[in-house]
Amino acid sequence: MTQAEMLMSQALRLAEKGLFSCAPNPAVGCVIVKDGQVIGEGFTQPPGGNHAEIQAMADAAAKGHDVRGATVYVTLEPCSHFGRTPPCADALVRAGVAKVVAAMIDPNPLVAGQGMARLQAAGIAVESGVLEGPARELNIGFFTRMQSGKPWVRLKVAASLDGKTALHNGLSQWITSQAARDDGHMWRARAGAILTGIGTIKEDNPQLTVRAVQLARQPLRVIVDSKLSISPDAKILVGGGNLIFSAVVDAEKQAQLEQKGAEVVVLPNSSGKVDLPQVILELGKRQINELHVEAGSKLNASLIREGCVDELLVYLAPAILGDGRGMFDLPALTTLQDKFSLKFHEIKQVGEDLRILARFH
Ligand code: AOF
Ligand code: ZN
Repeated sequence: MTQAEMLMSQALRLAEKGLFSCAPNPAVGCVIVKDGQVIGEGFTQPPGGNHAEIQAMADAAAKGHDVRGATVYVTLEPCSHFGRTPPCADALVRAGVAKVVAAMIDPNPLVAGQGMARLQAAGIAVESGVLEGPARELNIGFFTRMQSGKPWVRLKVAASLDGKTALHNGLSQWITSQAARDDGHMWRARAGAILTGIGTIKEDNPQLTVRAVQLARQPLRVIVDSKLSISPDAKILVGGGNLIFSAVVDAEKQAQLEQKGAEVVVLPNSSGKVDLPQVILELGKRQINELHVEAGSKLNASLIREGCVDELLVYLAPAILGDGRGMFDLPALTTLQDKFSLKFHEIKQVGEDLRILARFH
């Protein structure tokens, strides 16, 4: 690793600290270096709060350092626009830093290279592309949304080594270990929204909240319920903050659910079911960067068939269950050419289980 890469990976580790709290903003980290010494560190604060660069400059000042002439390592191009906060590029110019090294350009059309251009125009040396790969991974949802208007959709399943998610009678607690289940909460926590189906609500009555990670606010809990048949007493509705997609208009039921703090959106497709690609687009419009799916085999299958899933997050336990429920309720194929092909992105052991990230593209 070069020295620039070492400092950028320190900035990436800082960025991770904001991952559970800064959505819909990307999680950015920043390290300020002068005379070979790190004099300031920062990461993105919750929306409306300071960006990473401002935090790092404040950190340096609080420790009595002058950032004039320093080099700034930041995991995303400094912003050039007035959003909820003023432009970081201008603040860096005013502070008189000598150089800014960014991991990547901000794909936000409001920035898109203008931050670097502004720094350069003020005589600051600029460089970008240091550890771009890991920087892109960290905010894969934000970058996907900026480019396509849609969130990055990650579908989680926990199964036995023979791919079963439950016994025929529905028993599934627990197939994977506590460590894997806690790890699953970490992925829920970084998502802006968690999506499930009415089948899972009726069968498991889950809360779908994040409990293994301390959070200032819970992800939006989204339910696909074509017939709007959810019980107002379902646990997922406790505390409000739910979004329910249905394919039918039922004013009375809708009013009942709204009293519980839920919002109902009617989005039917031509077969009278919820239009899933439209759901994904709607969530993108609502600034969801990462959508975490925890649903049953039917909704899982529909999402895959309709091209709505970017990545599978599969936990595999070292156990064999035999005949039972599968991960995806897809029809039998007659030719292997029709298979869904994925690429393994990452494989890791978590506790006693395997964690596989596999991508569709
Ligand atoms: C930075 N540093 O740490 C982050 C940036 O509404 P605002 O003012 O918070 O701006 C949000 C946008 O700023 C966001 O969409 C993205 O383009 C950029 N994020 N920029 O200079 C940071 N998080
Ligand atoms: Zn900024």
